[in-house]
Amino acid sequence: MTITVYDHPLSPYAQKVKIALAEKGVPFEAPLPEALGSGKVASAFQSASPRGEVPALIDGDVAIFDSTVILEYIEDRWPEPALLPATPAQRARVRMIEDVMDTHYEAINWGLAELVHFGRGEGEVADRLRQRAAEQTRQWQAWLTARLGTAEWFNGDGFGWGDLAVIPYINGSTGFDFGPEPGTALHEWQQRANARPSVAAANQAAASMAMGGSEAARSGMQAVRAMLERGEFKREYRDHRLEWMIKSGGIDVVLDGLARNNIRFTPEFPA
Ligand SMILES: N[C@@H](CCC(=O)N[C@@H](CS)C(=O)NCC(=O)O)C(=O)O
Repeated sequence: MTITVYDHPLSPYAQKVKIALAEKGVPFEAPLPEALGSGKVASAFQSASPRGEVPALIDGDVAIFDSTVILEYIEDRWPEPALLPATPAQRARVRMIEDVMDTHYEAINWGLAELVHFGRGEGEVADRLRQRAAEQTRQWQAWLTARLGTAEWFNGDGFGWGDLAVIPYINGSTGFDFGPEPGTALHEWQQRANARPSVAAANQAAASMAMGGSEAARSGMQAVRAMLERGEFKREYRDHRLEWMIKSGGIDVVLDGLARNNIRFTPEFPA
């Protein structure tokens, strides 16, 4: 039976799941759900992912949303090779790193995408947000560097959960010119991680979709911006992202998005 991962190649959360499946040697298909970002979702995707988010995983009649829950399922369902380290303490350490990346770190890249790709904020507000993002990224990369210490991998002896949970976000920072400095331990780790075939495959899918790259991507982006202006495409300001926007000085971006009806929050789930 084919495993389906509802995907968007630029989603770091979806990348985590695709890297894990590739590391386990589990074949999967990765369709892009229709109407992602519209706030309305087609029914097969919606029943798998009531928050209207990628990734969602379908394994026969099992449907799971949330990348962390999906990773837990993958580890239980295909235990070999193990992606979590062996001891309770090491596993907790890796899970804490994943939690930080999925919440505090992701919010910074997401905020930068709001500015760069979705045209939010102007002048002073945009300058302030960009500067806060640069400072915060430096601080979190210092935190990560301390977690890595002299080890080759965040996971311990080999590449694993601790690494696949970090690499999509560090590559995201590089995409905004906030990546680790060459010559640093974090940069060397980034290069090692990007050399894994599982990571390279996810990167390739992201590159072929990258905004601002090809002419097609540029005109696709213009179409998305036009839909955003009309309130047909809504960006999800959930949890840590909303916190980031407000604490970093972008409350006017939120108010403007609410007035223009082109941001959304978590819907209540259907019964
Ligand atoms: N906590 C979720 C977060 C997933 C998430 O936020 N996905 C984003 C893409 S990076 C999404 O699908 N957003 C839909 C939208 O903005 O409408 C996870 O770990 O899977």
